[in-house]
Amino acid sequence: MIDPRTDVSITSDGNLLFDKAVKDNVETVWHRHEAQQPQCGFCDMGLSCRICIMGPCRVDPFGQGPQTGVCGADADIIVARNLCRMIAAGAASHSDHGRDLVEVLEAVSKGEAPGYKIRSEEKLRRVAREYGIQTEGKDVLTVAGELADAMMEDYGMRRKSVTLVNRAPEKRRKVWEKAGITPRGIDRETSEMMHRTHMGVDNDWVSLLTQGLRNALSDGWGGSMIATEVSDILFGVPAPKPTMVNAGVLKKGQVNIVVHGHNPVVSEMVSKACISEEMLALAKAKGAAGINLVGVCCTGNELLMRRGIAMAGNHLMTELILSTGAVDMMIVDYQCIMPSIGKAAACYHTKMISTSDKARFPGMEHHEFHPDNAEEKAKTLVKAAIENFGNRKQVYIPVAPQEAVGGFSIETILGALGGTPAPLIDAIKAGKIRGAVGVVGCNNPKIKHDYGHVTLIKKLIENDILVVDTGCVSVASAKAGFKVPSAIEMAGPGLKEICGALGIPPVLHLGSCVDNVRILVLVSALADALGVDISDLPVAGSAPEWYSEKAVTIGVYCVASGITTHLGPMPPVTGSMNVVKLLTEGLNDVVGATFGVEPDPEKAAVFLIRVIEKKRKALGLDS
Ligand code: XCC
Ligand code: SF4
Repeated sequence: MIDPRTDVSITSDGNLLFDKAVKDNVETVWHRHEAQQPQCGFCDMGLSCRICIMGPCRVDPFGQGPQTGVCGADADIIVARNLCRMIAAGAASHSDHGRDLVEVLEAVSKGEAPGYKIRSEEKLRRVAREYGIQTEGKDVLTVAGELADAMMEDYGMRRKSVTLVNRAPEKRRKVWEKAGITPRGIDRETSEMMHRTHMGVDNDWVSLLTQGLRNALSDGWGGSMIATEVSDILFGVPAPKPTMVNAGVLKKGQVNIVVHGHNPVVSEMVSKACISEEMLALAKAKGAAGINLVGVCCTGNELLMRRGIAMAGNHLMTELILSTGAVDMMIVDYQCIMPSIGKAAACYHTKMISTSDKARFPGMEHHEFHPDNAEEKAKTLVKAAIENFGNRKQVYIPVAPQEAVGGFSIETILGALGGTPAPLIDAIKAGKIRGAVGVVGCNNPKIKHDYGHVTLIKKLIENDILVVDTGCVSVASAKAGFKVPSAIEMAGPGLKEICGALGIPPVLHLGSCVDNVRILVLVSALADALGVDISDLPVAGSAPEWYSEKAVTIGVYCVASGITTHLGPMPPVTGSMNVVKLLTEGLNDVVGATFGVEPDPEKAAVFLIRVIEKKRKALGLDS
């Protein structure tokens, strides 16, 4: 295979490993993306519909061909329905991930999950109280059982609203009530979204999108928030820790195990097995100096946040790190795992393992993890990885790792500030920090790998804007060196002063994609401290290289929560100017925030800075 491209990424490990993959005849996401060109223009604009089999249908954007599908749905209806189904899929993914954690919590409470335990009793009791559970005098497992029960109710249809919406500022809850978008139940909103988008149900694009907002909120303040909170309860509340990033975290002389996916339930047990004396002795007996566990994507973020475990790469690096030939085993759970990677691994000695009853992949061995067998399974897999160490052929690790700090939970951020957001607010009031942007989301082969993330973040911190990041962005920014305390040298003078005084980098790693809810909790704390709504704060969101349905849902719950959000790639909505206008302008009157789309990260920075300066002015901060 000859490939003339040498610059798919802005990172050197990305480019060097791409070349290696090409040399080894490994097909990558970039090759498949190219093979798909030109991609369908109707789909790109959201104008194709295959919801029923009177279709599939397409609406002609130029007005000459058909203007409705067979059922009579016009462009507005088709575009809105398609977008709403993306929201439902994203909400379902995060919320189902949350459900898996609630099930582990329940199993722990019953003593049916050996190896798992309650690591943060303080947080368990605090969250339980938010659910109205009487915790005094009750032992920890009883509280855990009651909390798991109460959370299960959040998934259903018995509640007026999901419980954790109470964390939002009162003003925000009023906005939701007025718009009729307070999420009632986590599964209920997703299910209703699917119902409404069936042929012949909701055929008003405004009311469809309104339900889309409610569905996204059921993720942000429901399923995702439960996922994060229960993960903290079971695995510990993250605190800042030094770590390493990029493909250089793989080690030549050690057994390398990579975990990939999203849910920490499996990877936490693997991480435990990797440090057991028994396994270390076995590794040594097989000629390895140790066992090196590293992560990619959000499972990696979860481990990094709580254990300081190194990150080999983000979404577009997942195939490439296999081409190092240094990965003895990759263990996956679910979401964002390209079905191609089994094939890529087949070019090397890498053993590929799937672990979730709901996620299977070609070219992988399936070893199903459940709360009752996870501890044992993890040991079996680590053993198999050690056995595989001797099968390595050539190893190519082209770069040295980059240092970074990760693990900023809101608890530790507020703790570092003395227990209140006041010092942060003072810095914002004084204009030293102009505001904050959450930069989140994925990679997408439509954009040079990591270019959007790094370019945007650089501009933001130069302009005294504090950046918090999650998901695949967080690996990009760590690789770029933004996550060491000395990165303040790249920040504007005000941000440099504040971060310097606190000893923190100008870009804070808040975790995985479900951990975007930490941003919701932080902005709620800031809004409450100032007595304003979230939409009044000088904050914004951005997803410069997003690709997934989950990212759509995150974007929508951020906007519905009052955070104006930038998207790099255009979502498939341009087939309906009505939908575009609602998303980019109309929503302002409903939720006080909108979407902005700008593929160029330099221009996106200007957009975000303007949003922040406008909010500052409205708050009277610079008068
Ligand atoms: Fe997936 Fe979470 Fe996107 Fe990365 S950022 S590509 S969703 S791994 Ni969530
Ligand atoms: Fe066509 Fe309507 Fe069926 Fe969609 S729902 S495929 S537009 S007939």
